[in-house]
Amino acid sequence: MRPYGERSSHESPVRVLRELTKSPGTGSSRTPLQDLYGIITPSSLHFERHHSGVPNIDPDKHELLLHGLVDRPLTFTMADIRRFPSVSRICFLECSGNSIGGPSGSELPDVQQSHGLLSCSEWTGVPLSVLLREAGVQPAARWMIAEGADSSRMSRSIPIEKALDDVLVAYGQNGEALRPEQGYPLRLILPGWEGNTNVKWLHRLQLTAEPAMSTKETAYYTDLLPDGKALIFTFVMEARSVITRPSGGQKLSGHGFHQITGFAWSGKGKIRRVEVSTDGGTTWTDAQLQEPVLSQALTRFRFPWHWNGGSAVIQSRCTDETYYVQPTRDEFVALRGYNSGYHYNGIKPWKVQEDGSVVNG
Ligand SMILES: Nc1nc2c(c(=O)[nH]1)N[C@H]1C(S)=C(S)[C@@H](COP(=O)(O)O)O[C@H]1N2
Ligand SMILES: [Mo]
Repeated sequence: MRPYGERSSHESPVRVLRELTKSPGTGSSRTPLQDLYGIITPSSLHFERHHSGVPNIDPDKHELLLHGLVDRPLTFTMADIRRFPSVSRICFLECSGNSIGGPSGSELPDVQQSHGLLSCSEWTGVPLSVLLREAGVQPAARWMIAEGADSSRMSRSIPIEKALDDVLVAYGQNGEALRPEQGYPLRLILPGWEGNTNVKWLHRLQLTAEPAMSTKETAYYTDLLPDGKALIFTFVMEARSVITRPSGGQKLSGHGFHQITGFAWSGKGKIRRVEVSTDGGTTWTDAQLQEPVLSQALTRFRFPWHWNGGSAVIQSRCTDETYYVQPTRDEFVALRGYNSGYHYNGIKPWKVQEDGSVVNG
C-alpha cells in the first residue's frame, strides 16, 4: 500500500521532452499516443507547452482579477472560485503547432513526435459565463484578454461570444487538482480551440472593445498564406484523425490479425465517421467508434485487419458532425500552402514494410 499511487514498475511510456536550452523549463513535451488506451490521457503523460517556464504558485495567495468593461470589477481567491457551481467535461487539448512539418511532408518518424502535442482530460471548474455575469458584462465589451501568471505573462484575446459560451475556468484535471504543468491552480479551457488560447496559471481577465494584439496572436499563431497575407485568430481546431497503432517505429509481430486503432477529434463538435484504408487510399471502410462519442473530445476508433505480410500503406480519414472531411496533405497544401505549419490536419499514412516495421508512408 502507498498513500499516493504510481504505475507498475513494469510500465515505461514517457513524454518526449524538447527543452529550449537557453531558457530552462521552456519548450514542449509530447504525449506517447501510441501507448494510450481509451480516450483519457493520464495527467502524468499530458503534453506540455511552456513559453516561459512553470511557475510554482501558492493557491492560498493566488487571485483572479476580472476587470475592464464590467459593471463591478472583481477579485476571486481560489476559495471564492470553489464556492461557485462547478461543472466537468471531457475535451481534447491540441497545440495548433502539432505536426508543424506536415505540409512539406517532413513529419517526424513516430506518432508521439508527429502528433503528440495532443491530450484529452476531464476538466472541472466554473463556467466562465457565471463569473462574467457576476461582474456584469458591459455592451461595449467585444473581447476578453486572458493573462497567465508565468514570467512572460502570456496573454491571448478571446471573442466575447466564446467567453460567454462554453469556456471553463478550470481547477480540476482527471479527478484531482490541475498539475503544475497544466496551469495549477487555475487555467482556461476553451473546448475545441487551439491550445494556446487555453491560458494557464490564469490570474487576469480584462474585457475590452478591441483585441490586445499580443505576441502570441501576431508574431506567433497566425497562418501565413502563399500570397504573403496571414490569417489571424484562427481559433478552431478542425477535424483530424491518426492511427496510433500500428504506427511509425513499431513492428508487427507476425502475419494475421492486427487491430488498427487511433484517435479522431474535431473542434467543431462530434466525430461522425472514421474510415480506414489499408491499400494506400484505393478503398476505405468504416471503423468502429467507441461510444459514447463526445463533442470536442478524442474519439477512439478501431478496425480489424488481416495483414498478409506484404507492404501496405494504412491511413485514417474522419468526418465530423458538420460533414467536414479531413483533407489529404495535397488538399491542405492547395488551400494553405507550405508557409505555415499551424493547424495542419492532413491525413497521415503509415507504411507497414514486409518485415513488419512501420515507417512514414
Ligand atoms: N500562461 C501560459 N498559458 C499557456 C501557455 C504558456 O506558455 N503560458 N502555453 C499555451 C500553449 S502554446 C498550449 S499548446 C497549451 C498547452 O497546455 P498544456 O501544457 O497543459 O498541455 O497551453 C497554452 N497556455
Ligand atoms: Mo501551443
